[in-house]
Amino acid sequence: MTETPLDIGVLGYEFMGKAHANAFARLPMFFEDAPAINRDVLVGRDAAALSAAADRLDFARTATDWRDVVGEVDVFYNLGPNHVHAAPSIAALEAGTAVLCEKPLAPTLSDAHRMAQAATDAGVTAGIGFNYRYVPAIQYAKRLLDDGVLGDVRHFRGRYLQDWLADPEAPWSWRNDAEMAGSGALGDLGAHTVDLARYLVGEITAVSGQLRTFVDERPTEDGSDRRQVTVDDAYSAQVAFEGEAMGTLEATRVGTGHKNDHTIEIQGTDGSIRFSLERLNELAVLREGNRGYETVLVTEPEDPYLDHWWPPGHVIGWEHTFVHENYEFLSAVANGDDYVPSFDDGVAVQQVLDAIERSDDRREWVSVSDASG
Ligand code: SOE
Repeated sequence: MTETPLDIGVLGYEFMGKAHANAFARLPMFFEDAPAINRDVLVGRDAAALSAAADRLDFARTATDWRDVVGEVDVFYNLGPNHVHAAPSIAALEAGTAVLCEKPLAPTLSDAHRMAQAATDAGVTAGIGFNYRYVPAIQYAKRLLDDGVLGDVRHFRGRYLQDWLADPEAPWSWRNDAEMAGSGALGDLGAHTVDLARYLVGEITAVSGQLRTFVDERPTEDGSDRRQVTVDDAYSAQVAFEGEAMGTLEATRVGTGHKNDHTIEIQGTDGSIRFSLERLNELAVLREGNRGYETVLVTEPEDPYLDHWWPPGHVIGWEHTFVHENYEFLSAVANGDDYVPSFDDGVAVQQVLDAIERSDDRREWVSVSDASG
């Protein structure tokens, strides 16, 4: 690992800014071999709010223009809204700076392609923030699949349900705008599910999808006006994987009673697994010859990352996925290695999202490889 700390620049200090800054603080405490880092500069537009956030999240300095800093740091974290993913990330890569960008990679497939091309041209480490790969129970599931315990996969079911937009008076935000977000539940939540489908099962080749917007306009934050909602509140899709497997995907932001409910089910010829983010330390496993599922508590020292935390049974939470993600990403940067999930993975996910939108427009099955971008 490097002796000199990696200088980190972070664009964004809201939800994702906090999640990653928390991971930066935890790394030296719990992952002794993690590369040393220096929380150098926090980037945002509102100088006063930025300075308060920099104090809270322990950054040495602030900048109100990303152009001033992307070439100065060793690693640039792009945690801003989707419409600011492309330009700063590409500028950072062109300056030879490693980049971690939050998901989805960009609002459009063509922007995602430009970002992936910039990463290839730069030859530096670039990654996308699919943090759910770093749930130990998901990695345990991946090992079972790789070891053939489930046999040949036949079914994948992934659903991601939230309810924060169920109230028609819930305020409008950039997440409701097609220009800024790209899509709604599809890109924000579906991106995670598609990533896990690819990670656990394989490539999706064809889709039949539908999108729905239930609430067409919402009040602005201060209540003085109303703005149009131009993205989906919910999507669902049937998908075909390379090979035999078939799947169903869905996500909603108006799923009353569900806060952050991401569930994955896989059935193979010899066994099945079931995962719920609401019980993220557990994996339900049906093994060949057993009558029912066993619930495996994935907190043993031999389980992924668990030897860094607490004794068995002392469960971990959502925030730990970001610590694991940053451990892997920063180690790749320090070693000059490629990182997975990469920008190419971001593009592959975006192609599936794009295909679901095309299928909804045309009201027919479409091939993922006919991508529009
Ligand atoms: C949306 O509510 C959101 O914050 C997503 O943007 C995150 O990616 C997801 O992990 C939790 O929900």
